[in-house]
Amino acid sequence: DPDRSWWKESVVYQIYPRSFNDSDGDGIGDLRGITQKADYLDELGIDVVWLCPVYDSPQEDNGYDIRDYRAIDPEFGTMADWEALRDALHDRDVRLVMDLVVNHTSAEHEWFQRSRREEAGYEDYYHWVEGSPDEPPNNWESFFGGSAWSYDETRGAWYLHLFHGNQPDLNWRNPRVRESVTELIRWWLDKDVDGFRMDALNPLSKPAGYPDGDPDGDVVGEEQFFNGPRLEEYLSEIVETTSGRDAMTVAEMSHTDVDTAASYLGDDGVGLGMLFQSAHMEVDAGPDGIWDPSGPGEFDLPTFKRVMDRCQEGLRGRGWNAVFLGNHDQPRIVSRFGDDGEYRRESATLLATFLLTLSGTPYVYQGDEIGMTNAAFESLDEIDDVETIGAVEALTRRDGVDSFADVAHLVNYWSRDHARTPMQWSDEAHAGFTDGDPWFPVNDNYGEINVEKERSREDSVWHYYRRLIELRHDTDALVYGEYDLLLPDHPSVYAYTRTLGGERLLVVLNWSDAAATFEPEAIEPEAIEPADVETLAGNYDESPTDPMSSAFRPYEAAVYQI
Ligand code: ISL
Repeated sequence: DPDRSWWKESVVYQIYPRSFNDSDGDGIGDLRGITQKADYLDELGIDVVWLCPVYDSPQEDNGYDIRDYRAIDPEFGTMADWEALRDALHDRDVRLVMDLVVNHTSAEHEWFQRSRREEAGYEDYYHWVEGSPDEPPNNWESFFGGSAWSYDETRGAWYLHLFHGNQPDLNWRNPRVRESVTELIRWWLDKDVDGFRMDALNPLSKPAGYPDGDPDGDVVGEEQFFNGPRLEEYLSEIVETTSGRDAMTVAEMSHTDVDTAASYLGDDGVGLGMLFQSAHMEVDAGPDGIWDPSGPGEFDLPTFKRVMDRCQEGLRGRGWNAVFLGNHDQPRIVSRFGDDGEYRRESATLLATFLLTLSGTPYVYQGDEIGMTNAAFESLDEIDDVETIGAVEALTRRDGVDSFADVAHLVNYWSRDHARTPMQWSDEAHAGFTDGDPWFPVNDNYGEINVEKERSREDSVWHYYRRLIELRHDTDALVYGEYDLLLPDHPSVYAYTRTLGGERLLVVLNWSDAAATFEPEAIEPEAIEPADVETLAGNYDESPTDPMSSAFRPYEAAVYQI
């Protein structure tokens, strides 16, 4: 069947190498550390590892600022270590997907160094605009706060950086830039990688003349540089380079509506395999985006369902989904969407049920399989994340913030550092992450929440993830079945069916800390026959055997065959 493919049937596990496992005691997670955990990954049952950037980098944005695409950063090890990791994964039938960051490079990349000196052939590798050093070329803002332009004294011109000042944007209008990217994609494919997660693809194409953006936009300029005039052409070139290589492609494309997303996906579109949309990452933002001082907003379940549905229903027959709830840029999922106190186990397993039974390839972020939680930050000195630091600086300039207390609610809600605390392996010093001093402090709760403890208990979050991953592998309807939402307006029950041919599954999630019932009329006209219901999974000892006439307990989740 041409519609089937290995990456649709896979569960992906995302590794943030810096925080995963340190093998040499320097406090920074590394490639050998990951290889040491290859059996761990295999036992969890995942199929693909997406490895966040491990390339040579000054690490100002933890590797998303690449200095050399063909070298491994010494902090993470050597190319031989990378090859050993690849082989250890492949030996276990786990595939390896690399992060491809080609919207920008590090300012220390040789291309930028040559470009700022206007060396022949490199003049137009980046977006340069001449003009007075007092006045940036337009009003675009960086995602990390402040103007998206910096003035370079060496060249005497402005350069564009949608992210940090040390992350200049590549000029994709220049065919030599695109050739360079094509070459490096081929180079990694020849090293036997199984695909790419492609960072920040939607802003690749900047409109000629760099027109001003709407000054009231969340990020000023976004309507100019997101999904820009030549984006489809650039994406096609990337797809062309990866095609015929059995590679998985997943593009990160925030701010892309479902119709635009569909146009980039599959054989009827540009041909990308799947893409990460981010609308559901903003349901709890303030009115003016995530760093709005009045935020964060409330998490409202019916709104969340509507937003999820835009991709779940909206891509039906038009493209394959990439399903995620958390990653290295987001708060911890149990703290954000569940309850990291009394119902931590129940809500973490409810979220696992959700993630692993939706339509699309699920992405599990490291640590979520043991229900890791947010940290608590008490001052800006505890923050490492460039986005948080930039956002607080912008708030200070604009909104007159003058103490941490004014922004503590935002930082403690949104900081990307929550997801970057080291992986909690055991109750030993530094959670068994390192023998040295960790680059970022381990969450205080590691004695309570760690892999060793989770694995020793059958009713743990970890074992639940393992079982649900196995269920997904064994159940075609969970992969290829049609998704239909039930009860769109129910304030606390999230329920849906997955149907493939004659097989039908029902997923019921009580997304609250109070008991709730699932009303059967929702599934008319075909009423469910209690006698035919079989429970496939549940996060309490015994799930209700008749979903229609039972109360679901706090954060109870169950999967039925009906
Ligand atoms: O648009 C956004 C902010 O409103 C983001 O979703 C943006 O697309 C996202 O931050 C891109 O993230 C990726 O690229 C960044 C890096 O810092 C992140 O860690 C990475 O996931 C720059 O390379």
